[in-house]
Amino acid sequence: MPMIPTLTAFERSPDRGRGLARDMRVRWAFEEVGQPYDVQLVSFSEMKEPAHLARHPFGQIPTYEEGDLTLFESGAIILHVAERHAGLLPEEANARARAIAWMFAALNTVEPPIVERGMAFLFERDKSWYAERQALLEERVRVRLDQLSRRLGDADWLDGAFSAGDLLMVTVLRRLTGSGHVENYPNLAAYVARGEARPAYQRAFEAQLAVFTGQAPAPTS
Ligand SMILES: N[C@@H](CCC(=O)N[C@@H](CS)C(=O)NCC(=O)O)C(=O)O
Repeated sequence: MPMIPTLTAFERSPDRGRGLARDMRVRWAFEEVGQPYDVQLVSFSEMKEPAHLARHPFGQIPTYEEGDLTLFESGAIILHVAERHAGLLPEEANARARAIAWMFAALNTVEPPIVERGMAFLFERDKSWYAERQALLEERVRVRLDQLSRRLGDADWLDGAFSAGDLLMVTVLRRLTGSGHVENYPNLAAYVARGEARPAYQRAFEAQLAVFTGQAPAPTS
C-alpha cells in the first residue's frame, strides 16, 4: 500500500480561503501529479508548540510527512513531489535543470519583494515613514514584474511545457491579487489566469477553500 503524505495547513487561514497560503501550492502540485494526500490543520498557537516545531523549525506551514520523511519549505516539498512523479518536471536533463531554476527564481527572486511589500502593509502602515518605504517596495515589485513579463513574452509558460517552475511562479504572482500590479502586464495576467484555469489548480483551490468555509470539497471525479 503506497503511503499517503500528510500536509499541514492553517486551521483558519488569514487569507479567508483565497488560496494565498503556501499549502495551496503543495495541494496544487499533488493534484497535478494525481497524488492523494491528507491534511492536518494547525492553529497559530499549535504551530509554535514542540510537536509542530519538530516538523518545522520556524513554526510555519506547510510541512510534508510521509513515512519517516518530514519536510518543510514549500519549494523543497514540491521538488520532492516533482522528482517522484511525472508531470511537473521535464524528462530531458537540461530542460529539467531550467525548470528547477525557475522554481528557485519564483521563490528566491520574485517572491521576496512581493512578500516584503505585503508584510510592510500589514505591520508597518501606521509608521510615519511608511509612505516612503512603500514607494520603494512598490518599485522593487515593478522591476521584477517588468523583467518577468519581458522574459515570458507571448509564451504560455516560462520554458516550454507547464512545470513546477510555473506552478510556483503563478502562486507567487497571486500574492499580488488586488494590488493592480499584475494587471499592468497583460501577458502576466493571462499567465496567472492560465494557471488558475488548470483543473488541478481548481481542485486544490476548492479543497483549501472548503477548510475556510467548513464544507467538504465536492467530489472531483
Ligand atoms: N519559505 C517558507 C515560508 C512559509 C511561510 O511563510 N508560511 C506562512 C503561511 S503561508 C506561515 O506559516 N506563517 C505563520 C507564521 O510565520 O507564524 C515556505 O515556502 O514554505
